[in-house]
Amino acid sequence: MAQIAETIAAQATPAGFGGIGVVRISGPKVRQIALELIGTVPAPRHATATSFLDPLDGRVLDYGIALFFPAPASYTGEDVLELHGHGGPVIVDQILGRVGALGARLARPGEFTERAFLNGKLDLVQAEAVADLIDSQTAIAARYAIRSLQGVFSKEINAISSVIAEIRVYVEANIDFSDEPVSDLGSDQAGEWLEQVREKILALVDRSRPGVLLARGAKVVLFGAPNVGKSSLLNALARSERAIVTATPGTTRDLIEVTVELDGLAVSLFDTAGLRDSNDEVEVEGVRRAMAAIESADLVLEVIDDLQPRPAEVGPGLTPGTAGIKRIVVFNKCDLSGRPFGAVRAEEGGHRVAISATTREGIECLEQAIQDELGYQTGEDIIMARRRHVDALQRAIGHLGQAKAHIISAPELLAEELRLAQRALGEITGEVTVEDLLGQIFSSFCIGK
Ligand SMILES: Nc1nc2c(ncn2[C@@H]2O[C@H](COP(=O)(O)OP(=O)(O)OP(=O)(O)O)[C@@H](O)[C@H]2O)c(=O)[nH]1
Ligand SMILES: [Mg+2]
Repeated sequence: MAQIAETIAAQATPAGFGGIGVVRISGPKVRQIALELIGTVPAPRHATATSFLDPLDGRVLDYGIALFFPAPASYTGEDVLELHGHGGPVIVDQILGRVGALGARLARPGEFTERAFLNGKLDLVQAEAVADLIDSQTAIAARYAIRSLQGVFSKEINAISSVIAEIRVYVEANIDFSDEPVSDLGSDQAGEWLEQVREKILALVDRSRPGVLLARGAKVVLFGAPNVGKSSLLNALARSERAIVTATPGTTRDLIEVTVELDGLAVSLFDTAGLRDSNDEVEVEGVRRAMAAIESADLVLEVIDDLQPRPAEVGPGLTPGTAGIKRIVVFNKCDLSGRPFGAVRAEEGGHRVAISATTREGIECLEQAIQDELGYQTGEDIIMARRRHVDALQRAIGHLGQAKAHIISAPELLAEELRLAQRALGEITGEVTVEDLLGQIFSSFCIGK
């Protein structure tokens, strides 16, 4: 690994006023900076109460705690110095300014963690989990992020990857020594191995999907004709009177966003202006915003007044680009219409739920339908994942499928597909796979034979 020459520094605590402000510095100049700023290199991993000095005139800038983590036993793997001073923006800026004058530059976002990855302290999944943990919107999201940070997901990926590596060892040995087979690669046996691995990855995909939602939250947009009870429903789901409700159609003009938690999933709910053709400038803009919100939604709730179930009222209608968006049809005001509350059987697929936004009947059923339609579920084995992880897992599945097709006829192609499958998994953890494979082949075979 090439030496990273630059020393970086940043404020580790949030901007603004607080009890403590932490400046973190990492890189080769850390010891020199410590000498200039506090007159000594503090004892490793000991909290040292000290003055932070202005290197120009020796004036005391602040008084606080210095923590020194010598390489490689630090977060980044480099020498790291933390200066815990008073948490005011002027003080923190002054210290950062002096640290900068002593040769450190401001760190880019995520650069400390990037260095931790480059120095092998974390793999890519763990590095991403650091960000997910900080960005968690619910306690459950934080819990799964911690598990990824502890390496739970990486371990599973690595376990599958090493099984593929073992299969490759056999396959490649059979190619290299084809006049003297090292092992009998029975096609049934190989097919079975590949199928087992494929199923393991498929299971990982299933467990990762809810994690992708968990990591970023979901956007759910309520839409429908004016006066059907969209704002009432938003309030019922939010359990607070967030949106104005009146008996006058056209009450809601702007988007109203409320974030609610459904079983640990952060759901941003958007109330929108009732969709109808109008000459009112404000209302036209409201409808335009509603359509834009619908287009970027993960799920839409189409609210219908069950006393006046006339879809034609939806006015401009959904634009063609919104056809693929997941949708739940909500029959509202069923306290008036008499329709039984809860799930409504539909001839074709898709959830339909009968509720009353005012009496709250059917709301729990709707909340469950929202989770189901989004594909969100909780469970001990859910994996905090990102889209790129799921994409890579699916590519690996594709390559394993291709590999199976080549078992008998084309061992070279089989080997190549296995290599690509393993590579896709390696992309998840950020590992370079080729070296590892060579190592495995040489360590498990006597090449001199
Ligand atoms: N009985 C009954 N009345 C409801 C229900 N939901 C909404 N209403 C009433 O219907 C009227 C319209 O409700 P809103 O929530 O403002 O409807 P909206 O769809 O947001 O209307 P716009 O913002 O104008 O598009 C109000 O008088 C509500 O009290 C319901 O479930 N039952
Ligand atoms: Mg409204």
